[in-house]
Amino acid sequence: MPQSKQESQRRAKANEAAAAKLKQLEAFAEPSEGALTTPDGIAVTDNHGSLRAGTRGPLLAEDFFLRDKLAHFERERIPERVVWARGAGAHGYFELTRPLGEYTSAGFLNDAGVRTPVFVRFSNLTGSQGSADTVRDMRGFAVKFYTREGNWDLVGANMPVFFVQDAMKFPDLVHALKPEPHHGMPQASSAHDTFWDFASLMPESTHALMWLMSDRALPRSWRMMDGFGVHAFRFVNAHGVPHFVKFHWKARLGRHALLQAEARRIAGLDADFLRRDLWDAIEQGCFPEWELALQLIPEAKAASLGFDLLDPTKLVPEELVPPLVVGKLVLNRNPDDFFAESEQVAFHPGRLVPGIEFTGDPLLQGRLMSYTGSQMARLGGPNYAQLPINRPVCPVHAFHRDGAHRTAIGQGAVSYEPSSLATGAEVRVDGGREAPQPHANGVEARTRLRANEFDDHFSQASFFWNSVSPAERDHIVGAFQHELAQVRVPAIRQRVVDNLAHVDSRLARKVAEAVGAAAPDAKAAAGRAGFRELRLKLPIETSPALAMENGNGHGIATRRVAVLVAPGVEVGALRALQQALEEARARCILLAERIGSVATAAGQQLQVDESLCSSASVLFDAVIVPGGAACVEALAANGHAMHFIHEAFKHGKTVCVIGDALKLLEPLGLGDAQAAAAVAGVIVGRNDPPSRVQLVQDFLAALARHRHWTRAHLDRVAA
Ligand code: HDE
Repeated sequence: MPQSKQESQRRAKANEAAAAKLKQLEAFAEPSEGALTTPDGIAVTDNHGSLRAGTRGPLLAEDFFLRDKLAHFERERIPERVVWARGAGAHGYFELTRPLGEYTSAGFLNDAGVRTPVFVRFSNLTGSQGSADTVRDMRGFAVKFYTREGNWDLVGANMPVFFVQDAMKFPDLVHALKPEPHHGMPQASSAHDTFWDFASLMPESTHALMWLMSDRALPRSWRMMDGFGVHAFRFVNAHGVPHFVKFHWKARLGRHALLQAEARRIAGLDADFLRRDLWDAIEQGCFPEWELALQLIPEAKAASLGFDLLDPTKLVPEELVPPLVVGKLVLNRNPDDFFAESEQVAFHPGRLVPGIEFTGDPLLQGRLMSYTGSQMARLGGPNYAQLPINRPVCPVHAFHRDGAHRTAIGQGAVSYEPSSLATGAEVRVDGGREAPQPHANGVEARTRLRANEFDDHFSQASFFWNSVSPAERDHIVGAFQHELAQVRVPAIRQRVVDNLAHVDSRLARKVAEAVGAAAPDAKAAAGRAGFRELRLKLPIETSPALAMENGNGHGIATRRVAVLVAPGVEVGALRALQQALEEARARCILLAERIGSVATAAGQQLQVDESLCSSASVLFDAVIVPGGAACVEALAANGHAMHFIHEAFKHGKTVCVIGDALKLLEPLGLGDAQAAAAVAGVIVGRNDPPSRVQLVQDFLAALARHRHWTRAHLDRVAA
């Protein structure tokens, strides 16, 4: 279901609200002329002298104005474009003169007379930012259309063909063209060994070389050169009928070139010749103009052209497919800020509005993969589309979040879909279940759909549920109950239990009861967008391998065992346990009321590692409480100790009580030795030497099981 009208209205309102909030701040803003300030608006009292200790002393660290000024200055440069680095741009508009409804559904190509704002950047392919304008080179002709349906970038050139056919060869071409890596020469010129070495080995470059060696490579003015989209694109009208399209910009002033000798001299006399020419013409009100002319080719006709339309080293002769003039491009405003506009403008051939599509041209396809990363690296992060020059004029409802240099201020909690929180209604943006669309090259089917079997969402969830142990199932129920109890919106809790009804009805019911949801309704879930009623059948019902309980591993190395002691502790059996644990590489940690030592019943000093009040049973895997009347009495009177033992018991851990320490289990209803020993993971020992071997064996075996989930009524244990 496509995004609902109600949802877009809501988003538009949210955007207005955000804008209004900003305006509230703007209401306090004052004009930015006047006294010099820091970027934070604090008045600068002296912009000439730094703060120092005495007139001849060192600078002071508290001169934050100087520090900020230098810190910003040091970071003024950003990486130049990998290619097309030298260039400049201007603002203007595109006006449609011939509506194109029969070819494309693109809104701005349907309404004659409508003016679409544009920003155009002209550039040189080869040279660095500081090179000369007039060198022999291909020129970039990149146009950003700020349409009401989003930004469309037509990132073309002043020649209709390119040097390579496949994106894979583009980095090689550029490496060959750029200054040679060992000595960094020559700048901004194709006249050197590596370029001609590469070109001579790449016969596909021959056509582009003809253009590069022609007068087209030496334009008299950017205003006097034609532009080309180079690749075949594809128009699709409202009925889905496709046409291949090639874009042409035809300069109103005609096509004029410099002589090679002139170009060379001008490069020395005025390296900015072409950008100055554009700037001056616009300042003088002589706004440069181009006609947009289209070569429209029905898909059926493409095959009869005599060459492959998707090959970017081929042009379509105008005599074969006459270009149709459909509008004009006018540049009428110079940028205010070269860096913020010409330098930060970010083009991307994949930014296409509905009704314009790309094709399988292998060079174009590669371009689609390249530009995003390039802009992120150049402009410092993922939010470059929020820079003023790149911002669309239509509403933006993207769910992209955060990232360096974010300037948009979002609204509310929802930055994902599907969602129901923002509107109260369920919103899901997907294309439904349409049949796959033919690809632009007319051969392959392209689709966002997954294979049918992917529509089964529940069979393996049930399989998992059926495979785990009862204790694990209880924990799953508890986890759902706990998580959903934190969810404040009843409809969300209900949706989850309705979904769970497809997994297991008992699970769903138990969760529903605990979170105040109505009886789970599997049908309600199945009726929801995004749900598919498909249940695959596995040849087996359960998989014991999935149960955690069946994966206890080997040994008890590194397990942490707490030993709770107090003065008067009897250590006979404890010593045997400690020795066995040490041999198995488990750790024994002694806890008492205080850190230090306690006296044993035999009068020896026993080292204490941690105090009971600063520790807790959750930090250990098992607990041992050795006997000794005085020791047990002291522990019974210690709230921390009792909580420790009972909590370990409640959490299913191995609890070992020796001699009279059994008394400490009385509050659990386990004061009787036999009853206590019958409980899984409760080890009842004695201090007499003959019983120690068994005690040690039982304890190690219980510890190896890690947890004991079959204890009854654990929920009644107060811990
Ligand atoms: Fe580009 N191109 N390109 N390109 N291109 C870039 O993006 C790339 C190609 C063109 O004024 C980069 O921001 C690959 C053909 C222009 O800002 C980068 C391939 C044509 C501009 C990039 C191509 C172009 C770019 C460099 C082969 C003629 C400058 C910096 C698959 C139609 C736009 C940047 C402006 C910019 C990659 C092929 C034109 C590196 C990988 C063919 C006019 O992303």
